[in-house]
Amino acid sequence: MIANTLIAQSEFIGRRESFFAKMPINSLALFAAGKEVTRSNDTEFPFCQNKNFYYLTGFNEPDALLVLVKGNEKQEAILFCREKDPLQEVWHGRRIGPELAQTEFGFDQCFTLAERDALLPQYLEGKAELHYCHGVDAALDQQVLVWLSVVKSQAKQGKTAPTNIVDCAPVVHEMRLLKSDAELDIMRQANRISGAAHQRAMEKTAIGKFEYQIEAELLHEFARNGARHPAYASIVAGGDNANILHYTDNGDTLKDNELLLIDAGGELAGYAADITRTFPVNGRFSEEQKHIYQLVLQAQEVAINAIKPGATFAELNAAVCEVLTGGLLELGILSGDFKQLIAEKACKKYFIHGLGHWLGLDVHDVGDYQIDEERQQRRKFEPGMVMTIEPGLYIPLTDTQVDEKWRGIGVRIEDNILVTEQGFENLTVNVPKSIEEIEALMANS
Ligand SMILES: [Mn+2]
Repeated sequence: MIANTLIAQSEFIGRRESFFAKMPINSLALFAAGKEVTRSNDTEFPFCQNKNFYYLTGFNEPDALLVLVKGNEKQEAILFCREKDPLQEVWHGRRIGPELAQTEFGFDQCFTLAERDALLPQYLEGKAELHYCHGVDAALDQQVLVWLSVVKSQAKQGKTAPTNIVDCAPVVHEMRLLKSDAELDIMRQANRISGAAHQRAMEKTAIGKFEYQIEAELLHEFARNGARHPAYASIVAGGDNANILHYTDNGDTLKDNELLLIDAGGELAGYAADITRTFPVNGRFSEEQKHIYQLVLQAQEVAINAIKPGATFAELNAAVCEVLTGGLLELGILSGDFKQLIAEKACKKYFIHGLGHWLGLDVHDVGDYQIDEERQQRRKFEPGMVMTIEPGLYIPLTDTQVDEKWRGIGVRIEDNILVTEQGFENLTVNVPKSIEEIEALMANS
């Protein structure tokens, strides 16, 4: 397997065409690949490609550079990549090399990395604008300045360097926000794999096991289905640990009468799933746990059912806050006047994070939310956008303002939702979510 087999080469070429169409004539764009990151001494973390670079190339090797040159009449997509090197390849793995990269990935020209510093000033010379995602990679910023200074040093020979440097991240991010059919197929599959992992975690959960043992079940199910790596560090949080939003220590034992919150998703062909479920360690919800769980579930269902083209996160948030505030009032966790509590956003004391986020190549995916002065997300949903919907309620053990019976309960429920012409499609289809479904699954395992 050389090229990405889940998305056709023609789609990557089409994305570059779309980007070219948004470049002015006589400009140049750069997109740098990711780098290998040292974990310790001479060992590296698993490589993760830069997602903008991947989106435009499908090329999964480190250190490469995509150069898009738009002249008056013609445009060229040029890739610089690691050269073939038998010794390096015996030690560290196969490299595609410039020759195969050109034929397999549809670039107009390919060169080795060694040729980069000689050719980049030539491409930059005479261009009016340089487009690249600056401020992300300090070494690249530095390198760009060097290439520009080489051109400027030839001013006496009549050579000119671009005078405008434009951050092109927003252009690619807007493209990435609307998913293609091929991307959606991968995201459905990433969700099915991740859903199966959550099911397995529920089945394997038992009093006395360590959180990391359940994490291992998740990773096993991801990897054996082709999602070799998790999309982010899995959160496996028993009891009060659920009240730490990004808890990833996963080192405690699971206790009777406590809930277990799992926020985990696999990454398939670069695309993330992001699913959360909360369920009782012993397989049966207590009365208090049921009340909180049912309220979060109701809020999540209200939000999901409101998703359609033209709806906004701001509207969903308002609906969710109404549900949560009403419920917390009924349970006696909040007290006072409903309207006043809504105006004060009182439920945010227990619902301490956002309702959701875009999802795609990144777990917190790119794309503008169009946040206004009141921090409301006003962007209208469009078919092809994918988001998470993940309300939660968190009552830490240390919260002495509520009745003791509620303390130590943390619940979040998160699904991945695609906006469609008709409304929405829930991509998270195979993990129990209702109290009855969860208790039934756990009773049989
Ligand atoms: Mn999420």
